[in-house]
Amino acid sequence: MPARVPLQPTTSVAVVYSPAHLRHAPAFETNCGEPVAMLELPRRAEEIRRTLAGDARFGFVDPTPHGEAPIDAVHDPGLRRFLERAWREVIASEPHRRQVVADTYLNVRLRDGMGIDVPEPTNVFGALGYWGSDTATPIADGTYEAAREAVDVALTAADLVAGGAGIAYALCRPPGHHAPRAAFAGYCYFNNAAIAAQHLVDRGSHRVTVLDVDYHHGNGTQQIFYERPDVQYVSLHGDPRRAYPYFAGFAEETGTGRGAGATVNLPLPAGCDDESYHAAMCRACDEIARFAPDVVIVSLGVDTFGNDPIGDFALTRDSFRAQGAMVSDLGRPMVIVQEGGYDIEALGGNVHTWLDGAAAPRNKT
Ligand code: SP5
Ligand code: ZN
Repeated sequence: MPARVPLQPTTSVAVVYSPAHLRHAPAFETNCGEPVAMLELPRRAEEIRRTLAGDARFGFVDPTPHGEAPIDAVHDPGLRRFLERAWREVIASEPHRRQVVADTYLNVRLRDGMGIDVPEPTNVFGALGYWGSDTATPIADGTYEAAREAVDVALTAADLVAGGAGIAYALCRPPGHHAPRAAFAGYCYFNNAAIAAQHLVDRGSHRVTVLDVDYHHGNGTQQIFYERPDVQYVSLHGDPRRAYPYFAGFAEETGTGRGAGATVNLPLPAGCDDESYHAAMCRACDEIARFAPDVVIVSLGVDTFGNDPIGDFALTRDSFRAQGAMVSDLGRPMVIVQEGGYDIEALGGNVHTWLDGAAAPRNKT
């Protein structure tokens, strides 16, 4: 076993961060019909920022604006246009509103045998159910601006790695991995990691892996690259038979067409501990090594932590160091993109530990 030594003073990790995320702050989400305090809070990113800022080995970088083209390369431009105008139209109609979610969604079975190619409703409240997919993902003042900036945070980290950095961390908020080509979902509006992956392909990477270690399956990332032979998607997550997003992430889903075999799902049972998770990570890393990507993008969620209020895994903080080290041992440049993690008190330390494991020099004996 390679021994781990602490991160050396000479090793630095760029952290891309923007305060624009603070503008996205809905007060509550609806959990199975009951309003509950929003778990995906501004304080999440601030706790991560504060913890990393306390360690001189992390250097902060502002995002650079990349415009709309990288988003439109991955998402239906209609989704971006909807998110851009939605809040303005809501308050024009109901000025006292603080946030909004749909009350009617396009369930595909409502249209069995008729196709789902229906027109986008002209009414914003109807359109929310056309582009949205769940009641945990409200839109409020600043949501679009924060989501746009999170994309630039991820793209800037990708640029650093394309320019030769071995590792860069994108402190994205809101997260992204639940957003497929044409929907927002699961606290996510634009798929930061998928947009970064496509950007790296467009900048010359031949093969890119997205490794998703968030507790939840990244249904959005899977959907975006499901037919792609050049972007591998590998995910460890709570089995969708019991866990959000419920309708994707099954082991039998392995990609289609030219992308057949380039999607790898490792659904895991409730209570999954460090040892079981490590075994699944070994499988994931074997699959990645076989794919031989030019770069690995990690969708980093620490909602696998034992005390997380949403996840049902039992991972310890030490397992996050091991995860980072295993990915680092693949020997590929890494772009780490922040996704979930909702135990606010532990969040900064969990992310810091993961990055420390990833950035520590290998001391192979
Ligand atoms: C990025 C990310 O981690 N998104 C997670 C979105 C999870 N949204 C739904 C959470 C609902 C959890 N509990 C449902 C229990 C119902 N009684
Ligand atoms: Zn999650």
